[in-house]
Amino acid sequence: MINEPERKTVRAACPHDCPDTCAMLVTVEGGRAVRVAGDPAHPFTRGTLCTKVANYEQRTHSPDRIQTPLRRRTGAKGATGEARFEPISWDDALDEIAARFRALAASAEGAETIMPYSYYGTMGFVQSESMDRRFFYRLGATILERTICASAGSAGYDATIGARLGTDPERFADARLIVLWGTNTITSNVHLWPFILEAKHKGARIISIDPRRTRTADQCDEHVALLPGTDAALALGLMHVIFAEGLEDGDYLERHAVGAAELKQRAREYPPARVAEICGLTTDSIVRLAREYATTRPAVIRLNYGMQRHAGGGMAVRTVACLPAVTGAWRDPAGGALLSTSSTFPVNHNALKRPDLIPSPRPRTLNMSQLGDALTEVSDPPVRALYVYNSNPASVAPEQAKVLAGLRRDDLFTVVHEQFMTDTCDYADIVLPATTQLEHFDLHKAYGHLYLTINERSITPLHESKPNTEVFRLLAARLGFEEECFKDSDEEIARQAIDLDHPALAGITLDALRERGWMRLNVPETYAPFAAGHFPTASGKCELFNARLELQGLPAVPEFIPPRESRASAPELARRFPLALISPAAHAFLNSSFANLPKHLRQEKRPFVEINPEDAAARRIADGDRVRVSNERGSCELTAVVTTRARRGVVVSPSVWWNKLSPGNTNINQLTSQTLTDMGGGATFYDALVEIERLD
Ligand SMILES: Nc1nc2c(c(=O)[nH]1)N[C@H]1C(S)=C(S)[C@@H](COP(=O)(O)OP(=O)(O)OC[C@H]3O[C@@H](n4cnc5c(=O)[nH]c(N)nc54)[C@H](O)[C@@H]3O)O[C@H]1N2
Ligand SMILES: Nc1nc2c(c(=O)[nH]1)N[C@H]1C(S)=C(S)[C@@H](COP(=O)(O)OP(=O)(O)OC[C@H]3O[C@@H](n4cnc5c(=O)[nH]c(N)nc54)[C@H](O)[C@@H]3O)O[C@H]1N2
Ligand code: SF4
Ligand SMILES: [Mo]
Repeated sequence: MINEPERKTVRAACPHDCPDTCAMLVTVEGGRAVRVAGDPAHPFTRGTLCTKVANYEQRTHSPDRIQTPLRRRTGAKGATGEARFEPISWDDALDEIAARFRALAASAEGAETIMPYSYYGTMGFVQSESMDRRFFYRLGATILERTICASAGSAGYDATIGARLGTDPERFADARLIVLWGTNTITSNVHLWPFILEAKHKGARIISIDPRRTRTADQCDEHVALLPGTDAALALGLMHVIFAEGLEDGDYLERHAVGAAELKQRAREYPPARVAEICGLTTDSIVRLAREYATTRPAVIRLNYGMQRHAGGGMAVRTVACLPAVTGAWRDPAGGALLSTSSTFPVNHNALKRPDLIPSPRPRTLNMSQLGDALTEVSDPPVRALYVYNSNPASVAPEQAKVLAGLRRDDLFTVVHEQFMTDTCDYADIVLPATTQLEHFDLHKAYGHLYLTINERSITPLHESKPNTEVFRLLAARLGFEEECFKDSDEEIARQAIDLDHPALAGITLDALRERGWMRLNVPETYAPFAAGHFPTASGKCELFNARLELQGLPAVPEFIPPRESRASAPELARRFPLALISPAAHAFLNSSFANLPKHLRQEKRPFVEINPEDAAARRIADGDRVRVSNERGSCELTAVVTTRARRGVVVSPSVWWNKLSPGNTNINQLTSQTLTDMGGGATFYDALVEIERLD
């Protein structure tokens, strides 16, 4: 046994699905993690962690961790069933899973009956997209389309820009105008905030475009509270004014864009008066915003994923992404737009995930945003086994009633690999204990800055927990998969991920990363990705016109695609369910992670819904009343918070609460739908009409 020093500091990375990917320093004493802190030397982390992760050692050492593999002994599946679990050994658990998988793969219906289900409970390359992909590809299982978060916005941004490249967030400090469009920065991207404050101190104006008055909007110079799902109309309205008043950058458009004439034509259809009507804004505010945006340099737009959780979400992001080309804002390092920096990171996906292991004919694909349908309706063949890791679908997936009906099936064999006994675990046949970030190794890129970050293991795995990679190695061995890649260690996997001959990675190796903790990509300080054009599109230009979209039945030139459920687009439905529900990220939770820990529950208090005083009065609802929120898909119980933070006609319920820690054992995803977005097959969480009534 190696003698561990009594006290040491270990370099780690925050694993969560958050643009900031903070560099952490973990203090370990006598084999126990006693403190985590942000690395003060890291230029984006700057020594702080958010409130969610600041006590991560408590998550790791929580008495509520799953400690051993478990098998469901008796009782129906689900929180309200009588499911009782008993501890079993890892060997028994893995033997049972391997036997089930082997039998399904050998059956007439084949291995497509097995469905993996994962998202980014951890974002590390190693623990989120390596051995797992290799294993399920080699098995010939159903291929999962991972769409629950960002695929609409990604597709929309790529349709205009070509890839997820954008303004370096560290340059925001030099901007003169910062538009926070569909992002609650202080809640979900807090390390960008100091750069915004620095710009503000230097005289910049900050504008929030968000249906809700968020804590971020409180700190902005202006808050544009548009109706949910109307962003493309607003962007086209801004372009209408910009073109009409000759404020566009004709030179930039001519050199670096295609389709300026067509876009100008389209923008003519969106005069401010029409846009004001669609968005629920004043004409004046649209004209002012257009003039300010077009005449201030540098001007940068921070888009995040809020606006793309709607039926027209892809087109909304595509349309907003046209703006910096129209005004030439891309010319400045502190101008342009930032949705995600992820494409800046060159990654060897083929080595990491080994898609060459996918058998032919290629197994079918199922969309994770339609898990309810996958488990209850898909029949060619039906899903007979589900393996969940890095995700908690019983809480986070849309149209929850259908998801839970599927998970409740007695003939579905469900494995859940988890750190905590989540809602999803209640439906499992086998539960496996997972390590937390302090107990395994990983390597992280980021989607909100330009640094690669290492995560060294701080402590040995607690209880009987195992990392994802280890479980798939053991299952691969049991299933007789002989390819060498199933023997790769976690370090070897990390090395393979960045083993690429690419200028952005020059000088960056795993060894150098292990020595320093994190390294900035080889991208200049004054990085201005499109100052001289060179968009990574087919034409090499910013594609204001994109003919490939027509093949998908979408307009080649940006156009407003209305929400599926809104008063304007579904008046019949709106008569019964008149309120537009959005359920954005809660401040103290990270999706459903942390939503079981005492500190975080104290901070969020209780599941609630914000409702405007006029809408509340019309329903005789007072602040603090218990209410039922319902629509055709389901209902849940919440506490009403009567506030002007919600504009009239819009209600807001920060998410995601655990069902079993909520009144009535259900959460807000009872109300959300499995309808997909216009592009990217994404989830439409914020596109839902509801009615609210007081409970006595
Ligand atoms: N504290 C905290 N941080 C998180 C998370 C969390 O749960 N909690 N989740 C993480 C994850 S997985 C993600 S994807 C990101 C999400 O971070 P963001 O992409 O910023 O996401 P959301 O909270 O979904 O939405 C951001 C804002 O968009 C607004 N919004 C909703 N609909 C619309 C619309 O139609 N138009 C416009 N303009 N605005 C709209 C919401 O009111 C919200 O304030 O955050 C990450 N960080
Ligand atoms: N109504 C509504 N629903 C939403 C959203 C919303 O805004 N509103 N947001 C959506 C978005 S943006 C997203 S990204 C999804 C996110 O949904 P999920 O991907 O399900 O994210 P979490 O809820 O954080 O659950 C992640 C789980 O992974 C586990 N985990 C963490 N690390 C590991 C590990 O190393 N191994 C294993 N095996 N498990 C691990 C954690 O304990 C946690 O329970 O939710 C979506 N659902
Ligand atoms: S959740 Fe985001 S802000 Fe919080 S510590 Fe992790 S990376 Fe940093
Ligand atoms: Mo997400």
